[in-house]
Amino acid sequence: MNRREFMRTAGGATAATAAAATSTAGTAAAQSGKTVAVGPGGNLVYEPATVYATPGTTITWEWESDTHNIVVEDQPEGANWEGTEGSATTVYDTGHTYEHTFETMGTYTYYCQPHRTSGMVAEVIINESGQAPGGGGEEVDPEHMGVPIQAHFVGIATILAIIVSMVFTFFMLKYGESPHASGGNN
Ligand SMILES: [Cu+2]
Repeated sequence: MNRREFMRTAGGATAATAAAATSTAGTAAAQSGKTVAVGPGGNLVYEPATVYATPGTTITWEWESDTHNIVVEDQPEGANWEGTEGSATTVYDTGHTYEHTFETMGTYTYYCQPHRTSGMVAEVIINESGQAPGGGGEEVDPEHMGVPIQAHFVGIATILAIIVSMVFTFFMLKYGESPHASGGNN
């Protein structure tokens, strides 16, 4: 392998690694569903209390204790989320599941009627990134996306530098034909 071939191969390996890093981020962003635990451990909470998701995401609530429901308090104009079926006093027990697909961007707040005064309130925020503002958004924000990939390049560059110097040393020791070593004009 001559020097040019080596450089080409090394460049290809770098590109392949970068592509792998990019596709990993894409896979994580492709998740289409999220889950909220209702009353986990008997605690009067929705966990997580704030869910960020992209339009079209289906969120599933899973009851982990009894006598909870979902009453929608506020939602974006044009949205038609109705919460759990029945009136505000209709409650559901452990094992119940409820899901809703959110299409309209904005903030949806909801509460559990029996436990509202105990603080069993939560929200769903539908936005373009499906992430907390400023806290990620890899799939839509190139600036944020650059950070992990740059970290990869630094690591790859370091490894390449080590390999190049090892290969160089190997050929120097084996053939000993460095123009510097011979000191002449040839
Ligand atoms: Cu409740």
